Amino acid sequence: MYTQAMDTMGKEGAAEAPKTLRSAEELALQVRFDERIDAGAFIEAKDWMPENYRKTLTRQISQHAHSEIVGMLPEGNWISRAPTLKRKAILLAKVQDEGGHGLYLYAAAETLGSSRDQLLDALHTGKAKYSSIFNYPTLTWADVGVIGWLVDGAAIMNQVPICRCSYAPYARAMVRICREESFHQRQGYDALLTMMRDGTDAQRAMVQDAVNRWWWPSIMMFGPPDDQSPNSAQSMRWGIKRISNDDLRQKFIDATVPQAEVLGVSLPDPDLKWNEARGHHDHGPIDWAEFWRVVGGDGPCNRDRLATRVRAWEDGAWVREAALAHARKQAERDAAAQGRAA
Ligand code: BYC
Repeated sequence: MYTQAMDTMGKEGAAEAPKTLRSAEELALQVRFDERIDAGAFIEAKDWMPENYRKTLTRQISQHAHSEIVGMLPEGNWISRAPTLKRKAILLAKVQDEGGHGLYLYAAAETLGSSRDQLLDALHTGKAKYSSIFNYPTLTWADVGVIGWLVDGAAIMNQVPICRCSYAPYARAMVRICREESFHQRQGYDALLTMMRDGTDAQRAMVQDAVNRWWWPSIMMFGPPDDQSPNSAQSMRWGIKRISNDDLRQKFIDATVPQAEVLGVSLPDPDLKWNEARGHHDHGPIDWAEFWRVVGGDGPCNRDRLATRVRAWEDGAWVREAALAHARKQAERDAAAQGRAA
């Protein structure tokens, strides 16, 4: 059995002063926690957990939630321009789903002790990250299809293993999210198939252009290579991450290549080829400098995305104030009614 109590190497651990003195009771709790993790048991919100486990989960779940609500923006742009009533209804439902995913995930993150206001403040002040992928623009209708096919496809690949995450509230939220993501992926692929099979040459070229622009950012979604991923080792030990960044990326590429063939598009990587010996596709070098630039705030749409979220928060202030005033009045009425009954 590994002892997480001894681990002061993780990023979150490094930020916190290493605790050398621990009470016997705390050590016993740590041992019990480690045993449960080793046994594959779920940890619930009320259970004791090491501070670094709590911090890692709060970071990952809240950033996941931020990604969902920022992820509404690139596609939301196209709701008013969807080509048919059917496509518009599907897109509306999808974007609403993403808002719902954000809500489940914020609720899961709140079970760890941070308030919704604190989590959102971290997004608005740029302290918390969200997925790099949403900092690219949606230039044409084909981008909406490609987001469904590639971005939601990558999201499912990454998120299905999180349904077995050791933290139960996160795992439970992910079960429903993954079901909905699978509809999102299918609708995107279906929209692209329609354009490729029944569309004009110009529409087919539009699909190819969108694939060319979204392919590399999509495979960057899985995060940095394993040997440059500071959080992976500890998150894998804690059962937060079940499959590594590189392994998930490889699974996604292997699954997507045949889908591209059926669609009739090429993927913009001249080095992409089947490697019989490995039983996987080899791929060309990923531009990690671009990834870190976008993660660091300097992608094509970072400033716009963040400004839109901040504006939405400010514009919604009156709704939050009204809801609080209503809750206050309700509580006063309830208290008065109880006083009369006593
Ligand atoms: N973008 O040590 P690593 C969706 C950061 S929602 C930005 O490997 P970890 C959808 C990482 O946070 C998609 N930052 O980290 C929604 C870390 O920095 P911090 C979102 C990234 O956490 C709407 C640093 O790089 N999915 O699909 O072990 C519409 C080092 O990385 C990215 C999730 O959030 C990135 N791509 O692994 C349509 C899934 N990658 O935090 C679709 C849940 C890495 O230490 N999250 N970074 O400052 C995860 O599975 C993991 O957090 C990650 C990263 C695999 C993303």
